[in-house]
Amino acid sequence: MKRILSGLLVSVLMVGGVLAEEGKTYSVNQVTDASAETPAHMFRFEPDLLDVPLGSTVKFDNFHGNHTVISIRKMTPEGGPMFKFSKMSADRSVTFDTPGIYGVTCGIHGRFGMAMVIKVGEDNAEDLQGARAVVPGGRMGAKISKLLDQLEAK
Ligand SMILES: [Cu+2]
Repeated sequence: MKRILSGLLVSVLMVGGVLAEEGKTYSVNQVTDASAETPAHMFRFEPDLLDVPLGSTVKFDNFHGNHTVISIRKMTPEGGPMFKFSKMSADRSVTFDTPGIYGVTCGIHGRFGMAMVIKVGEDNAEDLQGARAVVPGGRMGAKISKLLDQLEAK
């Protein structure tokens, strides 16, 4: 009985180890680059494309220049987190426990093309197709389409 219990304990610890591995935190910087040649380059997320395992946390840095982080509602997988961060937010990180493709923009500079894409979990052609069907208009959408092209080409 004791042996069985210690075996169970080892299994639980191993599962914990795997979760810790998947629960990595990724940082995204928000850049204001006055010397950039295009508006979309002047205001941007860096990186602007993340491909992360399920359970990852993404933390948004640098709210100088009034950047805000807003999840795009129609580019949020069903059951996935919606979020909005500004420099007033105490916590600027979000953990993704729902797989799929997320669109994120800046409430101030989205119209200049400040947007990013976060893919969570395994590759899924249906997710990609679904995301393409709901890309917003304008420079924001142009940027997101480009990022989805990059994701597809990976
Ligand atoms: Cu911004």
